[in-house]
Amino acid sequence: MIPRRFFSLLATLALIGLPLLASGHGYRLGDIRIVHPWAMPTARGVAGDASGVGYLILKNNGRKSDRLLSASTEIAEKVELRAHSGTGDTPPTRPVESIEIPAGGEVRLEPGGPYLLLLNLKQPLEEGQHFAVALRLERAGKITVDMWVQKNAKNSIY
Ligand SMILES: [Cu+2]
Repeated sequence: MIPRRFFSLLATLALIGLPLLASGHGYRLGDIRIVHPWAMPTARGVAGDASGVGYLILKNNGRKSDRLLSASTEIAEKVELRAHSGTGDTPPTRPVESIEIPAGGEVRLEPGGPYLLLLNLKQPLEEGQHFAVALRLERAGKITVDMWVQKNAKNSIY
C-alpha cells in the first residue's frame, strides 16, 4: 500500500512544477531546439485586427546553419519575420526573408531583437492564453509550437 502522504507530496510537486514548465516549454526538431515561444498581450481595448509580436529562441546543435523561413497561425492573417536594420538606439525594423540560426549557435527572437509580427489578429491576445504557431525551417523542416501570451517572459526565463 502506498501511504497517503506520498500522494500529497505528488500534488505539491505538481503545483510547484507546473509554473516552471509553463515558463520554459521547448521543442526539438532535428538539430534545432525551440525554446519558450511567447507573445506579448495586446493592449486593452484594442480592436481584434491589431498586430501582435511573438518571440522564441532557436538553438542549433548542428554543424550546418539553418534558417527560419516562415511562421503562420490561425489567429493572425499573416506572420512576418522582422529584424532591425542599421544601428542606433531604436533602429527601424523591416520584414526579412528569413532568420539565420548559425551552426552551433542560436538566434534570440526577443524584445529589442528580431521577432514575429502577427498581422491582423482575429482576437486580442490576453495573458494566460496560448495558441499554435507553425514554423518552417529550411533544413530541419516544419513544426507546430504552442505560443504563450505573457507580459514579459524575457526577464523570467532567458
Ligand atoms: Cu515556455
